[in-house]
Amino acid sequence: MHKRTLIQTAVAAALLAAGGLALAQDNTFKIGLILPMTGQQATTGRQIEAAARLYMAQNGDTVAGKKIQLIVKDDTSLPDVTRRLAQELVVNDKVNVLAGFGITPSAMATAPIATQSKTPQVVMAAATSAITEASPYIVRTSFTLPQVSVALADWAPKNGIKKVVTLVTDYGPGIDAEKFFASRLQFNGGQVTEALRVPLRNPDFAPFLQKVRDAKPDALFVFVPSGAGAAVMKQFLERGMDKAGIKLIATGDVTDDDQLNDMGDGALGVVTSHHYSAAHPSATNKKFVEAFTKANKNLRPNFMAVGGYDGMRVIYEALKKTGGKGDGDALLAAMKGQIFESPRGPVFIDAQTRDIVQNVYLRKVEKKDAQLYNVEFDVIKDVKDPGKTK
Ligand code: VNL
Repeated sequence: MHKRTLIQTAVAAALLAAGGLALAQDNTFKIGLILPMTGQQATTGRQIEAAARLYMAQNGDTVAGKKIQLIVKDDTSLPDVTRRLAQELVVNDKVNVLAGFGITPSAMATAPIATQSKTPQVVMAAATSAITEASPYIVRTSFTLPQVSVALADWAPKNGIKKVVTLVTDYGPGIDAEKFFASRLQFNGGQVTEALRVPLRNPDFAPFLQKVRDAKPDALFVFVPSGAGAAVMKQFLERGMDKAGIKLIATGDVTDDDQLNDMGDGALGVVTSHHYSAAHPSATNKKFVEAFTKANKNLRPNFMAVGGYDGMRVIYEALKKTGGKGDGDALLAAMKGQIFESPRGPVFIDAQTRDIVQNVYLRKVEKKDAQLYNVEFDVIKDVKDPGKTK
């Protein structure tokens, strides 16, 4: 206990000194972007890096007299690596902002460093509700699982779905999705008859799906993180779950735009709720999708890309507002309360919670121009994260 305190004090002192130096620095403004560029969550890193670079290409790399430098680091989605990289970025590179964070454990591992060094931490991907409460320096531009799961639990019972089995990845966002979906479904007169959890690392969905088939619910509700959706869809169809009369409903992480078009026609008709679809019919989104696709060899942007793009916007505008003179606290203050039109629709960074308030859409997989898309058919406007404890 005593030893731990000493180490923490030493780290805090080093971080404070580093923060002081950063202020005295030259004319660069450094953004340390920590992402999973390799390993199981690599698509998330690829999408966010591409979006951040697109934002810079479109908006220039000089803001308020400062030259923006983007330093990308690969944490391979291991939280111990994220923590070490964040510390190096703050102490050695003297970054002004930490950003990225593909999965919840990585965002959580960085929170104490953000707090101690007073560095804003812009979470562009991770989506467990509690993340923003882990440090007063965290601002989020992605979403939360409670935010999107509740909408589906309102839709389901109105559409003949009363008995549901849930299947989620066994960590923060999955547990949030399971909990908020179940309690809202129950409130609406439905029922979760069984709650199944699969491991985050190397999941095998087959044995779980067999259990679901035997239980024969009206629907299976699924959350898995971005990148794992195609495997779930494949095994769901291979086991003939749909033919057995079990509907698949999910958060939009499953019908991920990064993978959806390769899932095949078996995905047609799957209903999900989420905050972003590449098919969102706004002028802002059409421009975004066109520019992103063009800059990235036809890669379709997914919700991760939008979290990264909007995160850059929040950083750029904070830098503008502080005239390039602000420290971490000033930047943070300038991030709070930002309101803007995102490719996903209108968004707002709640100054109290530092979390994003946004529309949640109900969508159905449909074919448009011979491609599969999540086509929005209903919207719940300005949804706050229902998971906040205060
Ligand atoms: C998380 C949530 C990660 C949703 C995801 O994909 C996702 C997380 C990598 O909080 O870890 O789709």
